[in-house]
Amino acid sequence: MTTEQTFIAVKPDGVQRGLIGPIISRFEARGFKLAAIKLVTPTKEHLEKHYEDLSSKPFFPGLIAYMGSGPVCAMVWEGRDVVKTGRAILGATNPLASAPGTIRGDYAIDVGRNVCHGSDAVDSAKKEIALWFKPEEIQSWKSAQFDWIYE
Ligand code: YYY
Ligand code: MG
Repeated sequence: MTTEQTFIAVKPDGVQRGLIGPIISRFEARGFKLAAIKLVTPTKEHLEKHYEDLSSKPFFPGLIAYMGSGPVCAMVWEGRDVVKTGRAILGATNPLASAPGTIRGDYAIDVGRNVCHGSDAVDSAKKEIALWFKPEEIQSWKSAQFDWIYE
């Protein structure tokens, strides 16, 4: 049984545009399992930690302002290879380079309004989950669908 987890967030534009449901649906329909979810407006300090690797980029101040401009739907999703597959479900960072069928390729145009976040590696997923969730906010449960999804 796999326990790989990734941090997925619907960004403020995705929340405002009513895309929480469609984004959750894609992960659910693929067979991944939701382990944690909450709506939160992150502080500047929190976002500076979340995006610390990008602090020298010219778009950093705008990114922090945008991400803190309203509620974000923060989630932990679980399943085999969910980090890499979650990134594929999201699509490329720049939505115009994202294939139709991906979330960004279907719902976004501008890189600075790309509606969702997903961890880019197993290590960063662990860090991001620990930053956004307390351990007791993460559920450990067996989905009734498990044996119909994994051989
Ligand atoms: O992981 P991902 O979100 O796909 O891209 P990152 O390179 O980690 O950048 C984080 C975030 O920054 C991106 O989702 C949008 C924003 N951004 C931007 O506004 N302009 C860029 N040229 C690159 C990234
Ligand atoms: Mg990233």
